[in-house]
Amino acid sequence: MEFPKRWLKILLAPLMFLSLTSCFEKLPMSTVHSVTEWGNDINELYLITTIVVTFVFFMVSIPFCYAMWKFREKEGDETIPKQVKGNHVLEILWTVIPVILLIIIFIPTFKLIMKQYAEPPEDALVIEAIGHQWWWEFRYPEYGIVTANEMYVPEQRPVTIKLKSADVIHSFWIPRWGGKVDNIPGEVNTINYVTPALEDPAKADYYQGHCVELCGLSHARMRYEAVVLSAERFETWTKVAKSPPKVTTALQKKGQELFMSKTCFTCHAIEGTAAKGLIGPDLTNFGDRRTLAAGTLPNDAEGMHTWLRDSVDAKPPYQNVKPGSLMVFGEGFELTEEDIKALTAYLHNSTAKTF
Ligand code: HEC
Ligand SMILES: [Cu+2]
Repeated sequence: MEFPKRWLKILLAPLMFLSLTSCFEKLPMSTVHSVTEWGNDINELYLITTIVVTFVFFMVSIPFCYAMWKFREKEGDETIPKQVKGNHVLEILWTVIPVILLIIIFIPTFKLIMKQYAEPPEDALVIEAIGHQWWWEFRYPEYGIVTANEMYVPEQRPVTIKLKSADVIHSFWIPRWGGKVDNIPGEVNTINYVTPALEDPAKADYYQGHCVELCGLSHARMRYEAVVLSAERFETWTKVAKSPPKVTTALQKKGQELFMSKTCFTCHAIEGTAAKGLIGPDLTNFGDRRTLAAGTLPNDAEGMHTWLRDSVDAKPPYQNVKPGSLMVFGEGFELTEEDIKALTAYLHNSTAKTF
């Protein structure tokens, strides 16, 4: 049977297209367009390895194809080719050449590993990144700030990220920053970067991150963003990030009361209030975030409505928005449309939003 080549081409085309576009276009999760030294170093190593393996590929496949053609069976030819057994020159060659090639790969690899695990400079900003099923917590011990799903950093500054886990193994990866290190329960792994420069100091640059260790039902919805700010704006952020959402309208006031009466406070913390829950994300700066539930929904009124409705009405672990989500309520728990509006008005009025 003839192999259906046309189908193979059709199947492979999207893959080739994707890999090509990721080479030429700055896709948000493309590893080839790195913006940090760590990322650039890895791509350089990748290039060296690619050159070596391409060389090996041709060294093996060209003589192989030539031999297949040269010694093919010919009509009426009964001669048996000369049998060769043991050839010192060949044996030495095919031992020495691979050893040299492996050394060529090993030296830069080893140098890079040593460089990445060198002690960070004294003034490095320390951030703890804690993986939870299925969201990210970011702590700034120096400033006493706790936030979630968005990691704020100043531009061009050494940062040391301490990776921890609250439950199972997760993995920290911002493709354009390079590196990918696991968050292992009971251990602390570190990853050191010098953060990228900003394109426009008056704005923030967002880099996509994703958990890359299959960690349960909603692993695919465990995203986060690294938000790069100018040094000055980052300083301002550290000053306002600990203030609770502002309560000015009657609706916001009602939202604040509901937050304390509708069990939200048992799982969520809000700085400067009696809410000290540790099970869900800290909501002090929730109004700042671009997305809700770790990149699952846009963080607007509609997103909040979808999230709260589904969390209250669906039977866990069969939620529609985020299956398995640990935001669950007891039997008979109710939130009216008015309650949702009030909670949204309160939580969205984050103080840090206005800096
Ligand atoms: C049983 C614990 C629990 C209770 C009670 C709870 N939450 Fe949650 N909440 C969570 C968890 C866990 C998450 C993270 C879900 C995820 O992303 O996987 C979450 C996520 C959220 C988010 C998204 C946060 C972000 O950073 O994207 C909001 C907003 C939220 N909850 C609001 C509320 C409100 C309002 C209430 C009260 C009506 C409430 N929660 C009650 C556990 C809880
Ligand atoms: Cu995870």
